[in-house]
Amino acid sequence: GRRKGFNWATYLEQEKALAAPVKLFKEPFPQGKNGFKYGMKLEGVDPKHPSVFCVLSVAEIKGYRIRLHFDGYSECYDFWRNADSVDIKPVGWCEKTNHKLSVPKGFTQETFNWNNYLKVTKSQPAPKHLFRPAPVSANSKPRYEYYDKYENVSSHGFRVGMKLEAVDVKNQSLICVATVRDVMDNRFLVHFDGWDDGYDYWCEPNSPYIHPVGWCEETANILTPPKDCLEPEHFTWQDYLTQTKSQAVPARAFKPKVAHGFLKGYKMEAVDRRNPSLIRVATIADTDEARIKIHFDGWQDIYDYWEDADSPDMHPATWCAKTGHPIQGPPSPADLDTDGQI
Ligand code: MLY
Repeated sequence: GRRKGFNWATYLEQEKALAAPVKLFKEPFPQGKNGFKYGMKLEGVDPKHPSVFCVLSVAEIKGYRIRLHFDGYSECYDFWRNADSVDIKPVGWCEKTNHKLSVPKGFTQETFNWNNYLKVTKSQPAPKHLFRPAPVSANSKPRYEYYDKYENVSSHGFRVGMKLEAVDVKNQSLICVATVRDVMDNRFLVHFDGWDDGYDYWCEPNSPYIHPVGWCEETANILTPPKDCLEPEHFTWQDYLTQTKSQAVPARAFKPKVAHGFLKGYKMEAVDRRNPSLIRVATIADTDEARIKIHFDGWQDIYDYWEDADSPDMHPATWCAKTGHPIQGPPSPADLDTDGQI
C-alpha cells in the first residue's frame, strides 16, 4: 500500500527523541521563496575546486534547492545548492570583483563574453534579486544595491597572500601552513602551501579550523610545513615569512569560536551526500568541536559520516515540509527484502 507522508511529531513521540533545537541552526528556515527557474545562468564556486568560479545553469528546482550544471560539461558534475547559497553569484560578479571566470567548454577567456553567450544560448541571466545579498557593513548602501557596487576589499582583516595555520579538513589531524588565497564577502579561501587546490576551503573569521601564526607552538601542537619545504624539520615562521615576503594574518582578525551546541541523539533533516538530491531524517550519532556525525534513520551505521556543524546541508525538523522539498523518512519494513537489506 501507499505509505503516508512522514510526520515529525508522531515520529519523535514514537522514538522518544528530541529534534535539534531550531536556534542551533545559523539559518533555520529560509526567509523568501526560491525564485530560480530552469535554464537561468549564473556564476558560482566549483565544489571540487573551490578556487574556481564557473559558468552555471539551473538544471532542476526542488523546494528551496537548485541543481546546478557546468555549461559545456557532463551532467555527472552537477551539484545541489540552497537558493540562498553563498557559493552562487549573478552573471557579471567575477568581472566586477576581479575574479577569473572559468568559461564553458568550447570557449577561451578571449572568445567568451556574457552578452554574446546569453544571446547565442538564448538564455536569461538569473536576476540579481534572487541571490543572497552580500553582507554589508553598517554604513554602506542598502542591501539590494550591493550587487551593482562592489568594494573589492575585505573588511575582516584576512587579505590575499597572508599566512595562517589551518586544519586540513580532509585530514583533520593535520594543522598546516596556509595562505589566504582569495576573498569573497565575509569569507576567505584557505590554501595549503605547496598543495593543489583540492584541499582549499572557504571559511569565516570565526571558523574552528583556523589559527594565527604561532598557535601550534603556543599550544604544543605539531605544525605541518609547506609541501615544498626543503628542510621541514627546520621550518620556522620567521624565516618562511621573510623568504615568501609575506605577512601573517593579524591575530585580531580571528574571531572567537562558538560552540555549535548540537548533542548526540538530536534528530534533524540532512542532505544525503551519496545522493545529494535527497534529504533524509537523520540522528546525531556523535559530535566533536567543529562537526557532527550524521546517522540516517533506518540505515546501517556504515553510512554515517561527519559533517561541519555549520553545513548548509543540515536543517531543523520540518524544513522540507516548510520549503516544499520531499523528505525521505526511515525505510519501512516493506522496503526491505528478505535478507533484511534495503
Ligand atoms: N595522505 C595525504 C595527506 C595530504 C595532506 C595534504 N594537506 C596537508 C593539504 C596525501 O599525501 O595525499
